[in-house]
Amino acid sequence: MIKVAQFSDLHFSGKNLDEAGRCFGYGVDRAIERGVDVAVITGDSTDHALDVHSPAVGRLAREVRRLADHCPVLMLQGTFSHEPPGTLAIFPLLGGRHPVHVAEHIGQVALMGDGTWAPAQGWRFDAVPAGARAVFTCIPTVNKAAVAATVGAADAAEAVGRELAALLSGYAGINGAARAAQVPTIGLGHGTVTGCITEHGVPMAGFDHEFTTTSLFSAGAQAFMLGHIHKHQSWYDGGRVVAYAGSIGRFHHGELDAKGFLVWGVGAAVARFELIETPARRTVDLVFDGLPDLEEIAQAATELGVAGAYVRVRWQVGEEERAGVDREAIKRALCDAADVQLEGRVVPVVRSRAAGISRAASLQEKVRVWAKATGCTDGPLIDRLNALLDREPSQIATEILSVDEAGADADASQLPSAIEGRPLVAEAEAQQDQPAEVELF
Ligand SMILES: [Mn+2]
Repeated sequence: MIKVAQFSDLHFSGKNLDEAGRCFGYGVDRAIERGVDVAVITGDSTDHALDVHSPAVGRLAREVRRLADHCPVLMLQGTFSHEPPGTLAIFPLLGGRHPVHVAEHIGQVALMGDGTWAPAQGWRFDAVPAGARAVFTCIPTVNKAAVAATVGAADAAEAVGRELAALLSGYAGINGAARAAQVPTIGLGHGTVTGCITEHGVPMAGFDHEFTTTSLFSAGAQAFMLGHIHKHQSWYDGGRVVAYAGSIGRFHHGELDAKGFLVWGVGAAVARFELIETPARRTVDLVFDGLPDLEEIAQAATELGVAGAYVRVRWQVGEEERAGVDREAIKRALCDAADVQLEGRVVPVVRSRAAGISRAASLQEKVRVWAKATGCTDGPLIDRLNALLDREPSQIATEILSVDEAGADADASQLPSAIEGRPLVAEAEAQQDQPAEVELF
């Protein structure tokens, strides 16, 4: 049985320095305490291309060196945008007590009894190297551009999965031979397993992913240690285990699961792991359907204890309400938080089409269709429309004025009926306006 510490997705960068440094540093301490025999980092050691003089490079190198002073280390190439090819080349130069091996290409490497790394000459060993303590099968990030150059861009993603499945099953023979020779076999990969769940709870469906659990198990490795997906998860098949360690820290809002690294025990015919949690930062999400409620935010600040946490406040408002959000007041209410991220979404005003309005024969009919589509009462509108069509402006004005006069006499409770009030208008017409009308005509 060999004891392996698997770290993954460290994402060292200026922005992540605090989180990655604290969590990886903690992980290295625990791995050394537990006396692991070998340590692997399954990709994305860095978050993006970093300058050599950046503090993140110094911190990552120090931690890898601490590991290498304790045991042999293997680093796998991760996603190119996170870890540009060549990034890992400096780590074997650190000069710890044990060697650091970098796996940038598909292939096998044996950890020898004397703690050295012995890479296979081709894509696999022809025979199990004598004196091997464990055999590693390395599947770093596959260059889809290289595959696209051969099969065309449209088919590249699916072709990668097909080719990797064929490749992985090609390791079954040599891994079987290692097992028969009582040598533990370990697969290392960086990519997506079809059907896995992301750190945000999204299932990765489809056929354009690198791996399937079937293709991974077909390699015949006792343990398959994966990087790329930041949520820890695992699969089992007759004593073989495939697992994502998950990211070392909590780098994004909305990642609810525990963060950590895995300590594996791998024998020729057995594999198991334990998740060791890292002190990843706490994130708090406050979500509002409408305007963010300052009182609720203040209450959450006390009840949830936002001190030191990374808080995200999300809201969704209509265009007319957007000015009502006081960002500074929100920040003041959350002043104890380590970081506050404000994400407001403005919903544009949407005007619904009144279906069939163009086919309505009369203006009255159009008003009815519009009122139905917008949920308005059509009656008073039709009355006013009829008034516009049938009466002279002066007549309408006089009516409105007479209603106002009547309204002024009446008390406030009578006002609504005065406005709607046909009787009032009719009365006014009869009593006062008839002569004026006659004169006008
Ligand atoms: Mn990653």
